[in-house]
Amino acid sequence: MAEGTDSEVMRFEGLTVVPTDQPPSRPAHLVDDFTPSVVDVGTHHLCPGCGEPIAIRSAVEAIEDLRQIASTIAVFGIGCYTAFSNNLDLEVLQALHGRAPSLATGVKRMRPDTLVLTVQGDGDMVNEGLQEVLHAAARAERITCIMLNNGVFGETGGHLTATTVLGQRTKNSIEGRTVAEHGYPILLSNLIAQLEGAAYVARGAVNSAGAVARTKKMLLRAFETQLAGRGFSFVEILTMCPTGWFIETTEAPAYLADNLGAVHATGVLKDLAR
Ligand SMILES: Cc1ncc(C[n+]2csc(CCOP(=O)(O)OP(=O)(O)O)c2C)c(N)n1
Ligand code: SF4
Ligand SMILES: [Mg+2]
Repeated sequence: MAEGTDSEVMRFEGLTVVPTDQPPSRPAHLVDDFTPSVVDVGTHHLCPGCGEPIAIRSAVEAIEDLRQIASTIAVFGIGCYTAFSNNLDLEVLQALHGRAPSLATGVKRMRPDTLVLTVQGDGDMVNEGLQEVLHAAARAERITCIMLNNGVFGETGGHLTATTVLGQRTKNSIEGRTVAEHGYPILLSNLIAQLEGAAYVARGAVNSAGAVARTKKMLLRAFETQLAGRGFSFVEILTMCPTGWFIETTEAPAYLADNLGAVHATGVLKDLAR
């Protein structure tokens, strides 16, 4: 019987029974901390319920698992996630809007022994710099590009992007995105998977514990692809943006599944090594 819990824990037919109709005398306590040492989760400037810190932490966990922290250089685009780079004890370069894949190309060519990744949003990557990522993929650059896709320009107030799904309300599509007014969304992972230079392409999400675990596996695989020199690797991650979606924080995971996730289907789209 655990110390300090004598009054609460009972034995019944050989089993330990913990009553749940009253608060425990001792609060839950941390038994282990799995946070990568280079991530400072103390305070950050993103909204409660934002999916971007979870996605970035998953990437850092994967880099740590591969023992590549000291030889990693990340290139960040411009969006809400940019502020989170201040919480990382990683080498981070700041690119102009949409240009991260070109900057990452230069870094990788000059420092081929480093693990080079970009972190960009859907607005940054698909609206403002689409040609950059397509050309990097076509050139089979040995870099990993990560797109955090929340279907809005989050930082500037929740406006429509090229990945916003039909019917989605945004600040400038209040009645929902329509084909007549805004055209169809671009499914970037599907587009990149068609390019010969792309060796690994996957789309994950962070709206449930299972989705986070699957996304981390994708990130691991993408980085392994780069380290093995197989070519360009790409992971798109669907992230919650309750503020830019104008919904309650608690509704965001289900909203992601019903809206973005219903169109931008998750899964591995391409793995040349398999
Ligand atoms: C050339 C240029 N255009 C517009 C902006 C304004 N701007 C800053 S962040 C941002 C939104 C980025 O959206 P996204 O990449 O989807 O990231 P999110 O904020 O959603 O995480 C925009 C439009 C800018 N900084 N520079
Ligand atoms: S506006 Fe959206 S993407 Fe930006 S920090 Fe808030 S929840 Fe995250
Ligand atoms: Mg966005």
